[in-house]
Amino acid sequence: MDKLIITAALVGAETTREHNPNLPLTPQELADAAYECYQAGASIVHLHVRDANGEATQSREIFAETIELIKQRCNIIIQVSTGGAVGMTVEERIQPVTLSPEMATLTTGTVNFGDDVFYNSAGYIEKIASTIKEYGVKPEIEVFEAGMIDNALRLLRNGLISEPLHFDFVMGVPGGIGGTPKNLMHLVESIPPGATWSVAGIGRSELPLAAMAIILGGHVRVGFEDNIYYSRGVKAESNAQLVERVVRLANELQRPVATPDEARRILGLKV
Ligand code: KMH
Ligand code: ZN
Repeated sequence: MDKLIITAALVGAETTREHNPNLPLTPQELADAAYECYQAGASIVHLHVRDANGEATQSREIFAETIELIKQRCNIIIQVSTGGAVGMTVEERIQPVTLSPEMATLTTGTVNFGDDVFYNSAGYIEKIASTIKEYGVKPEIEVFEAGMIDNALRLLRNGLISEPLHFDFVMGVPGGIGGTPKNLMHLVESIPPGATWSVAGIGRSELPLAAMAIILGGHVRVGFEDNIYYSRGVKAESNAQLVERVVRLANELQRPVATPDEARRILGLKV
């Protein structure tokens, strides 16, 4: 079994300081949070950024500033979001990919997202996938529904993405696949041999799905984008606190945690 890759999803597009006052927002706060997560054992940072008003943005400049600040502190793998926030155009969403980060997300289908719709038509998916390919970036395929795996395999057949594939199962979004053990088993069994996967459980499903991933040989994503609580009714103090708990669980279950360079080898990135 490979060592465990832990991804820290620091902020997302939806969480606000009303949800959790410890949410990092500025480039400096995001870089500090990324460094704390790296020190705690995370090897990937899943990155969204905010503008001066704290609103979600896909601004190339703000991504560039944030990435530079993170790189000054540590060698954590930087994975930019191409999901952005619901309602953004595909042109807005792909901006950070043009900075050639090591990784970028690629959601392979449309899904209801609370009261909104996270829109990913075939045209959007092809545009994002071809931009990711053009800039030599490794996609992480974001799966909010089982059919998104089939869509990703279609992209593989059409040459828009290439093996080894890496999936992230985002489970428990209201409108998407539920965060249950049975659903996770179905997703894991539906990806091709040789593919790697992580799970991002939303809200209260974060912890049990993380435990399952550690046991099953998958990888784990935690952070304020997905879950603002440490335990029932208790807000997390930081993203790093959530990473630290996954490291403790992995230690108890005797699954070693990957450094960023070890994660690069597992994912087929340049070391
Ligand atoms: N903010 C969500 C609508 C991604 O980062 O690629 C989409 C999202 C996915 O967060
Ligand atoms: Zn995201």
